[in-house]
Amino acid sequence: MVLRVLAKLAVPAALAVIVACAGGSSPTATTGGGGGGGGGGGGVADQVIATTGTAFNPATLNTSVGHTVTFVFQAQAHSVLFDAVPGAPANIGSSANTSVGRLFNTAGTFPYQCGIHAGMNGSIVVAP
Ligand SMILES: [Cu+2]
Repeated sequence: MVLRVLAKLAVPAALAVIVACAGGSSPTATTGGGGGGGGGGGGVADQVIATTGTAFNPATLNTSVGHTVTFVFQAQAHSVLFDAVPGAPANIGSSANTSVGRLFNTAGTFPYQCGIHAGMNGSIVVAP
């Protein structure tokens, strides 16, 4: 008789503890999961500099689909002529003292050269 009474009392008490624990752990889980937001990889500039030394720097630029690569032209005029690869962006005519962006929406390797200086070339490698 006494044991039955204790058992009846114990069940609601146990449920109360479970509910309390569930409620208490929820904020902890939220806090732990909140740390994942740091993925902002967009901070790295996809930039190629057409130097005054008749070279593209870097000669090979790695990027990924959906990124715009900015070609930076300094005082010396250069052009950027892409090989006829499917998905290659439009060429950039002779340019100096400016920056021109090209969007890469296709994965692959896109070689290019300067139409003014023989042997001045580079490539954009676009990951999926
Ligand atoms: Cu050039």
